[in-house]
Amino acid sequence: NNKKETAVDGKVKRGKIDNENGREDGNESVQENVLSGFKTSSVLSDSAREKNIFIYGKVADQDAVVILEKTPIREDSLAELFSGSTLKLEMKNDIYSTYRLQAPPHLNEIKTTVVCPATEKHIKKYQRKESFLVEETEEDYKNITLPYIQKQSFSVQWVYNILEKKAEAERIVYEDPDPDIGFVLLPDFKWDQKQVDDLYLIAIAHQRDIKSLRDLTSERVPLLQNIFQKGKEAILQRYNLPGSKLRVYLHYQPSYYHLHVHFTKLGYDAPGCGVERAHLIADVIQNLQSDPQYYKTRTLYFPLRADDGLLSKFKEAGRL
Ligand code: GTA
Repeated sequence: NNKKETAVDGKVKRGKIDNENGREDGNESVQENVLSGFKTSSVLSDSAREKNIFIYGKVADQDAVVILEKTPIREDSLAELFSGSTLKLEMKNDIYSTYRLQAPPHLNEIKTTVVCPATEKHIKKYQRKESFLVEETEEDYKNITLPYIQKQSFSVQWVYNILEKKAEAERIVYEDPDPDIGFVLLPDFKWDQKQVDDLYLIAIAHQRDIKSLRDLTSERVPLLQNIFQKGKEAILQRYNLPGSKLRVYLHYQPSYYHLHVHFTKLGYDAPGCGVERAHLIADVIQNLQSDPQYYKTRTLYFPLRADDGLLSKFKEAGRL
């Protein structure tokens, strides 16, 4: 039972995470409901199993993507859930019965992510579409991928805001300010930080000239080692989770072309942790140590969605 491994230093108890001030949600504030006038245009995707829905619509004439996601039930909320809820019987048969439990509102929250104004690329990104595996040689990267990402990639303004402390400064878990090997470690916005079972943090390099795995050479090994080592130490200290419980990796292709590393809990099936997209940082370091140009020269494989502009470029070049 992985809930037990979190019993520790007062910050993490029975899988529940408390903030420094002893309250959960310490940094949250009640905001004006920006979604009150939201008009749904279409459902981009949904999953009954994952209990989430990705919606495209308008907020005051601006395109927006809203992601709604039911959050895990925490062990520490059970007593209140049982005592403070209303229970409505659905059916009873012999020893079997099912109910609709209506929980107090604070135990029945929906994690909500808003992208507004959303670009067409955001709308496509969240739409469920068939994918195709692409084979990218060194030449393909230079002739097809690089020119495409130079023109077409998502803005990394949110990344610069984090590095410059203009946004999410209070969420930073650890920072090494060194301009060459330093980074900022903070919760990924997919993680609600309520339980370590689905722990997800990202480490963002201070270096701004590394777009992705393809730009890494052995010169960057000290940066990668620093992120790997200090990131693990910070997570052990804050969440009491040892390195042996972490999956630490880079995406290729990433969505955002500024070097960042994903730290997720082993056993949590994070989106994008499959072998076709995730490259373990430990492997990346070793590959660069044995061949300084490894990621410049290797053929790399990755999935692209049917409506991805980069896929069309590979098709036009006769590479698919
Ligand atoms: N702290 O502002 C941010 C922020 N943004 C804009 C992105 N991230 C942020 N973190 C903070 N603040 O893990 C995070 C992303 C991601 C990482 C970038 O930065 O959550 P990447 O460049 O490799 O991009 O990593 P990636 O993995 O494609 O992006 P993302 O968004 O994780 O998308 C992968 C798939 O995950 C999506 O196609 C979708 O199916 C799923 N997904 C995305 N967002 C959610 C969500 N909120 N809830 C559930 N599923 C989601």
